[in-house]
Amino acid sequence: MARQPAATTQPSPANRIQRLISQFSSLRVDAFLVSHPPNIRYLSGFSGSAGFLLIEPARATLFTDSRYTFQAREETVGIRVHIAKTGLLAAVAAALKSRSGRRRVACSDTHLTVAQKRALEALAGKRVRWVADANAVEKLRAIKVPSELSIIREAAELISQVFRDATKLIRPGMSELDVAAEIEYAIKRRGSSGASFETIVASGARSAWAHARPTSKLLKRNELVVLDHGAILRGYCSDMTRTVSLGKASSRVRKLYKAVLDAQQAGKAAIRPGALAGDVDKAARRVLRQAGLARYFTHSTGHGLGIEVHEMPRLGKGDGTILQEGMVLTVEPGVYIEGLGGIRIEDDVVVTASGAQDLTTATRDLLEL
Ligand SMILES: [Mn+2]
Repeated sequence: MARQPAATTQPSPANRIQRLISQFSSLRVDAFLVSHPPNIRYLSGFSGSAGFLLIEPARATLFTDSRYTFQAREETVGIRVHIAKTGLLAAVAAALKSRSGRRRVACSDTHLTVAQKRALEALAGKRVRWVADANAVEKLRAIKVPSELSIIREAAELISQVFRDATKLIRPGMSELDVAAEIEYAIKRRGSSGASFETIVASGARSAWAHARPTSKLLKRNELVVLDHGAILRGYCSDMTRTVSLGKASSRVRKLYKAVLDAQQAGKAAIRPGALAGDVDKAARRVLRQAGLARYFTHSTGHGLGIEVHEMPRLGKGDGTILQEGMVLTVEPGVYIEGLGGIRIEDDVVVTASGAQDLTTATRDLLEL
């Protein structure tokens, strides 16, 4: 009788392994070695930081170490748990070596280190042929099922509420680090297990650094402040950016803000099943180009979001990935002007049957605090 996974784990991965196995013939593999922890979590429910998941048509085996004995049993259903005594790679290789015949085994050329790959080759012997995994698990993860969507929707609402909280306490004289600390405290107090990435609070000229880390710099009147934050809820991430003005914004800042918001709207409007990821980027970029701001938009328009804060697909220039219903994406154009500062507006959206629906709900109006 199968045990129910603990309430704190992600939705049941019951048929995800079967879906991967059904691709073995087209991938031309006999087995699949999963090494990237988010992929292991997706397929098995196991959320520990050390492990390998070996998927074979007849069985799935999680190799981990004795720190995770109880957790692995609690979090997984229908998966053999092998607690390795003398090294994970040796245990994986020994299992592969014990099978008869020649075998093609998929592994990640992105996540496995050169040292791990060499060790596997040496330990598993010549009967195992290692082949690239074609990101098969990442591709499965890109399409969310309703139970995953409802968690991401909750994580998005949580960060929207954290932003509303933050707008009530931000004032000149606080440091960027003060604001970041308040945001991360609120994230946890609202039930998240933590921030999905290090919270970005960047003020004044520093807001032009698209990925600034918060510093002890004090917020001043008439500065822009970029807040980029996200929360992890039951293993799924949200990611939202808002830009606020301390005091009344200049007419130049208002104009820039409107251009970025229009670009974001255009990007969202380009999302629908069948559209290409690059089309979304093109639509957002066109608006900024028409406003004479193309050179200030220095990154891609967005990315997939789920167990990881950046996952497939990438909404970059010319990306040919076909968007599908159930994908969760960020749409986050921005402009970054040296000396003046930066403006970015980022929402999480889900691809629906006919377009895109916002998951993050905080206002996109320019707030003057
Ligand atoms: Mn993002």
